[in-house]
Amino acid sequence: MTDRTLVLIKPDGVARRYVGEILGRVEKKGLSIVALELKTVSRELASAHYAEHESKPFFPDLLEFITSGPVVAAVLEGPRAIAAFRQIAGGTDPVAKAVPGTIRGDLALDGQQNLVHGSDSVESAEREIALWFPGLV
Ligand code: RTP
Ligand code: MG
Repeated sequence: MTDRTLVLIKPDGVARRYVGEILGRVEKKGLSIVALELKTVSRELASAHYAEHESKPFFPDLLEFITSGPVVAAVLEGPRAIAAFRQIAGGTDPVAKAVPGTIRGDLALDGQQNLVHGSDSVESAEREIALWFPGLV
């Protein structure tokens, strides 16, 4: 089953110069990049992207972080792309959840500044791809 997922390299990943490292891991896994853009994120886009977390205590901090510098947004395609990217990303907390060998497990320490986002379901992926790449068919 081929699917598509929306991936972000968050501002910490761009600032730490891990764009090549992270896209390299994506390509080595076998996923295809079908859209790619360096983008400064408005508060509107950030709020829409993370709407599911609007009521959480960390939401204001999360918005500050995601809008703090450019991100790389990508659409990846391949067999089970949604699950495959979340597998190589590792769990949300880079120490307590992500294991060595994953992007977060190898390269991150902080529970918020955890380098990458990947859609968590087919529904999220469709919503997020429409939000970030409205022209993509
Ligand atoms: P993402 O949405 O960014 O791919 O990450 P995720 O699915 O692994 O985690 P999620 O629960 O959706 O959380 C979204 C992002 O919010 C930040 N966060 N901070 N301070 C906190 O307790 C906390 N919890 C989550 C992280 O940047 C997380 O990736
Ligand atoms: Mg999430």
